[in-house]
Amino acid sequence: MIVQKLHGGWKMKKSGDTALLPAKVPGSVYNDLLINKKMEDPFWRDNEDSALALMENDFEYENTFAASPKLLKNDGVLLRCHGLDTLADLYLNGALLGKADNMHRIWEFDVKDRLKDGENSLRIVFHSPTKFIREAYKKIKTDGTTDAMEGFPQIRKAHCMFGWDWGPHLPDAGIWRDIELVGFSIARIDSVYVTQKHKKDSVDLNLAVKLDQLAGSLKAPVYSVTVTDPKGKLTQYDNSPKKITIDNPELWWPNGFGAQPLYTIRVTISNNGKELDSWERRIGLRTMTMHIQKDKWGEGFSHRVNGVDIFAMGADYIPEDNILSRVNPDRTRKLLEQCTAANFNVLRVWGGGYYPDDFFYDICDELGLMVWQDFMFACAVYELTDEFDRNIRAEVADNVKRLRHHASLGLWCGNNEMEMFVDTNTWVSSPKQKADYIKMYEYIIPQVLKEHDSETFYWPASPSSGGSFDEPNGPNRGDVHYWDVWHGNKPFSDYRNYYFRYVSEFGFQSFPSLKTVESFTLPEDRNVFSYVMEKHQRNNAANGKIMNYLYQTFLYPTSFDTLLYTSQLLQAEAIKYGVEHFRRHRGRCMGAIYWQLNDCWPVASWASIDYHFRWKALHYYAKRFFQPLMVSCHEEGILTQNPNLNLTDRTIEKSFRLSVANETMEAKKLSVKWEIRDKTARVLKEKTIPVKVDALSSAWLDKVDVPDIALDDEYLSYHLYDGDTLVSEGTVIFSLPKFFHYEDPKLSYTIKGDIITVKAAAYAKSVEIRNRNEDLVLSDNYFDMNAGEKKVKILSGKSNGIKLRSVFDIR
Ligand code: BMA
Repeated sequence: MIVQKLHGGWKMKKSGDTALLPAKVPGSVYNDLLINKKMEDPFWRDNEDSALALMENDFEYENTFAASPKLLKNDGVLLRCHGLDTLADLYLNGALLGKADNMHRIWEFDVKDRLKDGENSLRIVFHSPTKFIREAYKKIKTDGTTDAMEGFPQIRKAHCMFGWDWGPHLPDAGIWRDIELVGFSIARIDSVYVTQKHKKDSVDLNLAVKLDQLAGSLKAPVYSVTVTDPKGKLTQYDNSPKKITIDNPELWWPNGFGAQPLYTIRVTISNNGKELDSWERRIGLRTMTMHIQKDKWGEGFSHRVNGVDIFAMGADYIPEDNILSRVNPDRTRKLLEQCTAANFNVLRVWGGGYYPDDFFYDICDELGLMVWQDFMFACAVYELTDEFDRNIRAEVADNVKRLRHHASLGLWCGNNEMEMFVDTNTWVSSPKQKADYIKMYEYIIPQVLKEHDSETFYWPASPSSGGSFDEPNGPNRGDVHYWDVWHGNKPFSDYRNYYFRYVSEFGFQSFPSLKTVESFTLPEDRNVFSYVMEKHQRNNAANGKIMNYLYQTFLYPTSFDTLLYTSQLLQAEAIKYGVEHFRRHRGRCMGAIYWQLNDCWPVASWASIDYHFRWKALHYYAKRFFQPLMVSCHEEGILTQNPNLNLTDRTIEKSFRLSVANETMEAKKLSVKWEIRDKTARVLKEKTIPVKVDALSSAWLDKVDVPDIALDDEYLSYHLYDGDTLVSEGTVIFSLPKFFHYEDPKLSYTIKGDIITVKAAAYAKSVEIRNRNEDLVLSDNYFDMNAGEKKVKILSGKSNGIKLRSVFDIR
């Protein structure tokens, strides 16, 4: 098979304009207009509005090219478009070649009889997506979240491009993935499906090779297979084998449980000794499913990899940039490496974006990040017409065939939140829409999966208890989206009232750092209630919500910069409160995926890494609360009881109970040391306790009552040691940060090479190290200090103008 990429020489224009602009393909309208300086940065201040207005227009891309003579010689010649966003009419040499209407699909057009020797012209007209959804909504009323533009469910285009509660309304368009000519004779490989059967010391690979054979070809071609093992040793198998046995297999494991060895499988088809086509993928040898089993609480729900039940730790992933063409392998790798740096073993690809590129999964395979993969349906009802049915079947098949081999692919999931919403008739405007829900996620998608990926686990929705509107967000089965903290305004101590089986969403917002805020504001915008700051906050009234939670916890921060820092601590403390609780109940709970990992533009949001890749406090906290060996504390104090100052009886229980989580495959003998300290960090009382923690489990220590602790002047510190090595530590107060009498810790630092040594003269809570550009990634940050010194390593970025602060500085 011959492939001729059609990436050079493109020009574009707004329909109606005469002047053509040079265009980058793959790319997009916004990307080209930006490069050609025909539009302003849509992320700057409120430029989003004018950028959105542009999409009322149609845009045209055109190219002239010569098809290679070698390609033209083939019996089959196709134009293959890996991604067209979205409503496209394609013209080859002036004549209509075909139309496309789904950005999630791969489109192929037969051009054998239409390509000329010499020069050919290809023109693709992209119709306005905003006009389309407006008209479509008039015809069929399908509703969804009001954060996105009315009518968005009617077009198979990343929903969040029409806005979300963290995303702008920027429905870009264009040739967003590779476009190429493909030539083949006799046959090409349609697909190869490799399934695995694990035995004691070997793995059988079963191969199903499907060909796309041209009419009139008499003989079925033969194929050969090569397998290159992780060490690079290649073995060849001839005569069209249907089964290959790998002895002494090296198993693939999620991050934290073992290595990620990958085997490369290459299948080559030939006819009479002449190679026709080949196919190559990397696979990991592993079994991976969701383990569901009835137990005394309901039904357990956990990832089972190579027979081991794993506690899922990670976050929800959304598109990395609203301008999709700016997402590339380097950038994605950088983002995903920060996930494993924070001890993630899982990511959930949320269903309101798009199916990521192959490189996203390649990187997940390499890093050991299991992928919970939603199909791209979210927060909307859909009306299942024949046309829509056909379209989504093709979409599901395309993406399943593209992604099913990835070692990291943990499960397919029907949609985001729609079982729960349809169950309560949210956005449902007809009984048919309710029936269509069941058809789509419990009949059509499973049917397509049966044909193309019978191996990977399928879950009908997130959240779900297994389908059929049977308690979709029930706490005792399946996965849960828990939003009472944040959307429901409950204090974050509320997490402790639940023992979910697997939390696939829970979150808390914060502002990004000052440098990121500066990237979209003028100095006069830098007040969280300003027009521009509110434009970069897409959750209704949520800057006020941050302030509401803030008042419950911290003193009032009197500068803008301190407010940003405080909001990040609030977010980090909230999610820590949840995750540590969930891990303490390992076994009953088997997953904590917080909402959300990343941002698609600079914005106030639930992300732990902002659009400019700056780690918020939460990401450092995540690195600590997702550590395989982790000590945490269930304290009883003002926050967990009644923070209302005006009660006449303010007697509260003051106690703590420490717990050690061991998310490794070895039983551990560890020791826990705790101290009661005064606010200068002077030790008043201490204890060291040996603890044995079984592999893959959590163990409680005994409860300790501290009735005499001075609420606003004394605190608890605790540490976990593996031998002499300190592996995890923390502190708690029994009061609220706003009332605690923090002493000035007189923070200072010295720096030698890449090591920063921070000194504190007293207890310092959530010590932040930042440099002028706020672009350091450190081995630790936003940590507590019991006076003394702490050494931190610079992992990336250059130290320049380092500044330190802690909760003491929130005033
Ligand atoms: C969940 C997600 C998203 C949303 C987030 C924050 O419902 O599925 O749709 O952005 O919460 O509200």
